[in-house]
Amino acid sequence: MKNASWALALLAAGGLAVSVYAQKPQVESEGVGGDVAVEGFTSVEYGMQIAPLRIAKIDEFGNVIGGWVELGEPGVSEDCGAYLCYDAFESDTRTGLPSDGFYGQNCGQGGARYFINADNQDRVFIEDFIMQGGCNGIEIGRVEHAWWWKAGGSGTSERCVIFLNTLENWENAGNCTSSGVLDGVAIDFGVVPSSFDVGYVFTDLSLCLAGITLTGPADGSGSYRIVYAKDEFGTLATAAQPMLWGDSQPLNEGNSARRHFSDLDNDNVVDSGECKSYNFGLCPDPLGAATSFWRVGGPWPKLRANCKGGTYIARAKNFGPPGERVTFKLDGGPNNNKQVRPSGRCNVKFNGVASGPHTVSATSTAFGATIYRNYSCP
Ligand SMILES: [Ca+2]
Ligand SMILES: [Ca+2]
Ligand SMILES: [Ca+2]
Repeated sequence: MKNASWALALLAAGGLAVSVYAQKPQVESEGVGGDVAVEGFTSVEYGMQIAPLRIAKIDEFGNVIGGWVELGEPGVSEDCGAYLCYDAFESDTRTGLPSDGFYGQNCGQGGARYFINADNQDRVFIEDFIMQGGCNGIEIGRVEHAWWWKAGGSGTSERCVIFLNTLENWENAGNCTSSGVLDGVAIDFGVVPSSFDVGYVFTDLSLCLAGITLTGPADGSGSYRIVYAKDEFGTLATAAQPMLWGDSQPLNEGNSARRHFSDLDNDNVVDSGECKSYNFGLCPDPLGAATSFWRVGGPWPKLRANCKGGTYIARAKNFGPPGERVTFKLDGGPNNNKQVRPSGRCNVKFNGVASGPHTVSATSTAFGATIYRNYSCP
């Protein structure tokens, strides 16, 4: 066992100034029954990015529909999702890596993510999520996810197939019940080495490159189910669990309430001890599975960011007709208004920006929602 590969890495908080934002609304009342506290977890310093070999649509029972689509070279992930609807993953556009501090709260974790001790099992779980405005009834074209792939322990490997279903409802937060399966995909990663040897694993799934999308909840809030399997028939993996991150920061896209359903006996019933509170007294509580959902591309507005020499440039496209006013904010700061040019684009520059993580947002009346982009200044 290589302890170094999953050593505790609770780094000291970074020195960046943190702005104070208004509190997000509570998404769940406190004090309802049914939760079980979880003890003991670890922060893993680094992860290894992996790409899927093939993707298939599945039904609510995990049966493949319509066959597998083999994937070739990874394409441009933004083409499958440039509009972030839910973010409990917090990747950096500049590097594509999990990062920290973009939404106004720097937990000092960098690219580290938490998990619940190396031997914990969470091979079948359902996590609740609420997406941001503009994300009702969408087709999801891109998903990011991080997980701990223990396999048989250090020195081993196992084929990894993830089964992912979206559900319309998280119907009873206190009891972790859910309903209304909407859609599903299976993602085959081939043989993946144990996380004991390579750190946690993560992926940026461009589903649309396989001609596949995933229908999100009609009202923008619901839940998703993940099964970590070792074959295409859904045989449970030897040992796996999601990496954990939070999305409670004020600027963060979306929310997940503090409970998490671990279906330990894989019977699709919330049994005693399976509905757990993921408030651990950690930054950024409450934690949940490290996952993001992106709205599939097309004519939807796009926002890109870049930063060089302390100048942070945000580029907006398709936010409205020429003359439409687009409001940009850096890290939730003052409004910067720009008018859409005849080309459909407009830009804004922020000067004197410190190195480190930053989030830029853009919105317009015509669009009626906000797009965020994470980009760290070198
Ligand atoms: Ca719903
Ligand atoms: Ca949750
Ligand atoms: Ca159960």
